[in-house]
Amino acid sequence: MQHPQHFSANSFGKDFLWGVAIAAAQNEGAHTADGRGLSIWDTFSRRPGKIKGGAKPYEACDFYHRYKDDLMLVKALGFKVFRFSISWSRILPEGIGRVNKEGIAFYHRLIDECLLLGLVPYVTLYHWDLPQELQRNGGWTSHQMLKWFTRFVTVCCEEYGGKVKNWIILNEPMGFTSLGYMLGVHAPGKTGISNFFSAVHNAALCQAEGGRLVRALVPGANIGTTFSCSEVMPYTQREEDILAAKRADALLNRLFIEPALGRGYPQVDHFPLLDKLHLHNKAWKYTERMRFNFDFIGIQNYFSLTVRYNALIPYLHASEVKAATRKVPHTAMGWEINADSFYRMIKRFWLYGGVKEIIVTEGGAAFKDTMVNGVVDDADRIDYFKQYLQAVLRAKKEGVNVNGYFAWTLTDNFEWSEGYHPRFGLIHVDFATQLRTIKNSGYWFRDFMRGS
Ligand code: IFM
Repeated sequence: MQHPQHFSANSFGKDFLWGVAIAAAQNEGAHTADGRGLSIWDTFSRRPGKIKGGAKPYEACDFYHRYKDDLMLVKALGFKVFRFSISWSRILPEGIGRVNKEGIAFYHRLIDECLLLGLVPYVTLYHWDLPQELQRNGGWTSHQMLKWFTRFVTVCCEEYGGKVKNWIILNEPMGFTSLGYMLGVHAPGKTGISNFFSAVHNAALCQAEGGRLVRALVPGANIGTTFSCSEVMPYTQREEDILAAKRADALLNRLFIEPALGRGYPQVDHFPLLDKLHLHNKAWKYTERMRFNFDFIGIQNYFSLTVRYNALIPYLHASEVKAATRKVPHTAMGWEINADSFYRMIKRFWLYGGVKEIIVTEGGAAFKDTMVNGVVDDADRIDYFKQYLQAVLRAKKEGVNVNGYFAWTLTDNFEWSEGYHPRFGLIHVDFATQLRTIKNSGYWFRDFMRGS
């Protein structure tokens, strides 16, 4: 995609929300401090071979103790919005029941500090760190999930609803249900279709019921939820590859937005997995309950995907043809860089109808950053942001109500099963000392938002 020589935040209009996002399990650390209970990521990371390099999220970026300094950096870079998530087990160590006053106090301090600095908090309720105690009783596969989630959301709204107006119910439900409950590569490491089906259904219900609860408990709330999305392209124009792409698309892009919009789970011809999902969850009974009129939806696009038919892959019968194999630009995660595809995904979500506003609630990339004489000259990340922001602007100019971009992420952090190796931050972290160094992409963002 071409981008003009001079391109700044001014082009997006004065009301466009410029933000930066983090997540509790990836940033806070302090995993047993002040009465916090364990989350599924604390226990999962103890299992040999599950996290690269045997990394643990126990300390992460120590945001729990360094939040004031980190918020100063958010401010210094010029962001207006700060998106963070609440660690469920920090405020409810057993997931339900007893409230941990110190945990509650931490988020009051964090929110107050945001407000003091003039940063608008966007609070994610669930960003993948289920309390371990709830996982012992089945976690997202349990019929009790909605009851547990209701308790958590109620505590959050009652505590923070007077100060926080912007709420995000779930972060990428397709991510945590597929990676954590089908493929077993994320916490809690469960596998199998039946676990996946139950987790999907409970997540779809919690997404909508959570929205209704926030609406009831927080007057004037602005409520969203986020979806991962990836355009899926067939490797060839052979029918078997085209159908493989359609199946992958239904799972990756349609599984959660369509129930939220009141359409129920997607259906695709010749994809018996989805028929099974409908049956397993008695989906016809739940169309209304899975629907919620979100004020905004968050979309998060990290890669586009090329797939081909593969009879050996159960159910899906499709496998990825990697970006490196196809020799197309990609990040350090091996994820294809394709801003045109991002533009098409924004348009596609908008064209569903029923979506009132879109915010890009995460966008960013990992690259092999190197520090030379205290400088991280991450030109590839700057170029990435230029391309992806240009895609947002193009969609906006064509009438899509896309009103915000939250960079992922503030500091390098714990990248789930990839450990600390992939670096997504605008700010470099030396994990041995916790020293922060603003990367050139951080400075670039600052200048871009200043309009210079
Ligand atoms: O780090 C994650 C984040 O937690 C959810 N969205 C994708 C990011 C990059 O993998």
